[in-house]
Amino acid sequence: MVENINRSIPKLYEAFQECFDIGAAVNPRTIFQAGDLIAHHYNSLTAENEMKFERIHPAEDTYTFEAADRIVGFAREHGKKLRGHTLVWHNQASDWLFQGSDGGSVSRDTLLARLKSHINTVVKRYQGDVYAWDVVNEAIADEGPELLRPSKWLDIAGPSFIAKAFEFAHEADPKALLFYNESHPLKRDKIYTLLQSLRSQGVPVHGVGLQAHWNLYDPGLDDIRAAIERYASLGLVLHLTEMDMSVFRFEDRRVDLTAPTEEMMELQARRYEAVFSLLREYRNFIDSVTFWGAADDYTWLDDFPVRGRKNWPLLFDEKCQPKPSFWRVVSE
Ligand code: HXH
Repeated sequence: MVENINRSIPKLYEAFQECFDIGAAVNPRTIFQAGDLIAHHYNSLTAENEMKFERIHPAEDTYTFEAADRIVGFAREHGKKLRGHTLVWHNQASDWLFQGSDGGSVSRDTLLARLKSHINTVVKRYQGDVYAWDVVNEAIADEGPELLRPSKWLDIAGPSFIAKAFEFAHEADPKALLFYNESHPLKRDKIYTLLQSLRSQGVPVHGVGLQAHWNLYDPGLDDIRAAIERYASLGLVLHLTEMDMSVFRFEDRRVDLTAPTEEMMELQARRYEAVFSLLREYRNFIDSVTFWGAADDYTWLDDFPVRGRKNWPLLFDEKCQPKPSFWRVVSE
């Protein structure tokens, strides 16, 4: 169903014109069913899945650009900025990439050559459309003393796969802004260490993407503030790349809720208000804030961490109408 929207309400991105861009992750389904909403409220877009490795490069000699091209077309048609997501990630990476012709692991040289060719092809195709790339996504270990997450990238290529990815991307499009994108504010010290080390090696990294998959209760504003301060001290541009506010705590696996309670929506509105007033404070460091979805009719959280459990994490409801969260955020 294609939703009707009210064009007389304030545009979300206009409310933040003096601060930062306001983006949404989109996919072919959401640009179809919520295209008017997306065009009205957001001035920046990210392809939710369509530019990921396995989607765009499923076999060595096969690139599948159709879905990504459709999103680029929508952005052009409506004059929206585009962020590219993502060139190197341990998830949603094709198996062929790490396999040799004998079925065993590829050599380091082959993997890096494949990486270079992938990055060159994708970044050049969208040169002039995509102004910023999440070059490397979530490379830091979730826990323990190790800096980097165990992955095939790390196993085969060693830690320098990160620097190489940035170099290849910079070579392919010297004008694109290159980001390291990561999830949790509690990883801030490790993120700082990684970025410090990349910068000291002269690696072309221009910004940090802070994902911001948050919920009604966590993380605390103090942790968000501490993360922003830490990244800002690196002298890098900061983007909030994947914001949403789940109504469930991460550990909460209840599946009995068919609609959000009024209390939840009030709590969400207060959290969003507090978060955006914090972000406004740091507007000199933050250039872009992207929601990981446009409206509650579709969100990846409907399948994560519990498959098939509805969630309501965004500023617009399942019918693309503004929620209390929207009004609180635009009326600050
Ligand atoms: C993001 N990861 C990705 O960047 C984005 O591309 C995707 O569309 C959605 C979310 C968020 C994420 C990070 C770690 C993670 C899960 C999601 O790992 C966990 C897995 C199990 C339990 C806890 C975390």
